[in-house]
Amino acid sequence: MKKFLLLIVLITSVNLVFSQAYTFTAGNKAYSENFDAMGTGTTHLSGWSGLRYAGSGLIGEVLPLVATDGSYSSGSVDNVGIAGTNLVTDRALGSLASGSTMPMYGTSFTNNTNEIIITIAINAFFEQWKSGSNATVNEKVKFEYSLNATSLNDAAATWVAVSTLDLNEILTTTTTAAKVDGNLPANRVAISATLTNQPWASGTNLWIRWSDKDDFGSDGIYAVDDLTINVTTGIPILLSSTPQKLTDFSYFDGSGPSEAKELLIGGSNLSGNVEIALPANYELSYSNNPFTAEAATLNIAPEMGILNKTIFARLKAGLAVGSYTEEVDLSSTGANTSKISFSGVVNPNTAPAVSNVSVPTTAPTSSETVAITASVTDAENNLTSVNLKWGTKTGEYTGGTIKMNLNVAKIQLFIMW
Ligand SMILES: [Ca+2]
Ligand SMILES: [Ca+2]
Ligand SMILES: [Ca+2]
Ligand SMILES: [Ca+2]
Repeated sequence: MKKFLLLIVLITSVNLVFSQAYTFTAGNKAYSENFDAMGTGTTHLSGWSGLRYAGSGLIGEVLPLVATDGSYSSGSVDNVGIAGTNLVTDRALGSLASGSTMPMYGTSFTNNTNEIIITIAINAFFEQWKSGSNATVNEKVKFEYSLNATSLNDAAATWVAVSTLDLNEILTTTTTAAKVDGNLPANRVAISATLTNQPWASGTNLWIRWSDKDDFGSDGIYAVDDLTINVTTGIPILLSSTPQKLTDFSYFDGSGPSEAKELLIGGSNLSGNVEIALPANYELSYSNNPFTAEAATLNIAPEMGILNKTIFARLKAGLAVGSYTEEVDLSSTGANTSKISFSGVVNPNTAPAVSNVSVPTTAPTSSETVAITASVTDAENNLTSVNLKWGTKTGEYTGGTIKMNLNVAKIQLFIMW
């Protein structure tokens, strides 16, 4: 009986994590939500959820809705509406951030179209429902989406910010925190974004979320209403570099260039050449033997829309001691431009370091053979442990032991490796 109860709990929690607001199918590629079904209740619409992502309160705690006309003043995810410009039945979903509760809310959608969704057009209205008390900082509630998240606050997922879907404070000059009618035309503005070339695979989920940070003073309430999402399917134009970040280029001052590293440029469904801008402090070459630095933007033609091309990069010779990090564009007609980043360092010249020298602690009583050991590190030549040869003159290196003459109080040793 106990096992049976436990099973029920597990199923319930899995359903909570994976429930969706909507499933796009071949026959229906449009979603719309006016949030009015929230009524004046405290329950999120199916698939929607809210939580505390930051603040002094318990991080990750699920936040039910707070129904308010905009006068609520604690950190919360809010169900807002007022009998004003529109009836109180016109609801919107928003949030209020505080030091203890920085809220996040959102939902997920499933692609069941049996095709790749390549275009995601998101439209909504942003409504301000409460003014903030600080006229210096303009508040912003940040929008992000993810195609690999498994939950609203999945820290391991890739979240992409889309600034045109941010909720940017409208009443920026107010200094009193007070309710306002978010349905007044002056307090509401259309927001939109069209995400193109998305490889949103069938059978997988899109997550969207807005997160609201605490700003100085009493924060305003910012909400979303009349959200629509329309998708189209097709074949995305894809462009990639593997890896995306080339790191650990290095050489010692005066000994450059660095060794070259490989970069695989891939693309599919391409309709034009692929261009890679030239970095300032790195050289790019189509071959590594010999490495022939290109003098202008790389311009590579795909074959039948496909590209799989290895190129090589290295840190330029003659640079001053220091770190070199930069990014360049990888682009092609119709594809989303992506970045390739390079980082490396020119190290200062370093003298070899001799350490752990071991010599007899008592003077020999007669001419005898004594053992001397030492270790040398030579960072410039990338040596960490070296076999030593010893001698009392340069050019005469006899090995790991040396014969000392009793009459010599002090000898100078020369070492080589
Ligand atoms: Ca509404
Ligand atoms: Ca509204
Ligand atoms: Ca805020
Ligand atoms: Ca605040």
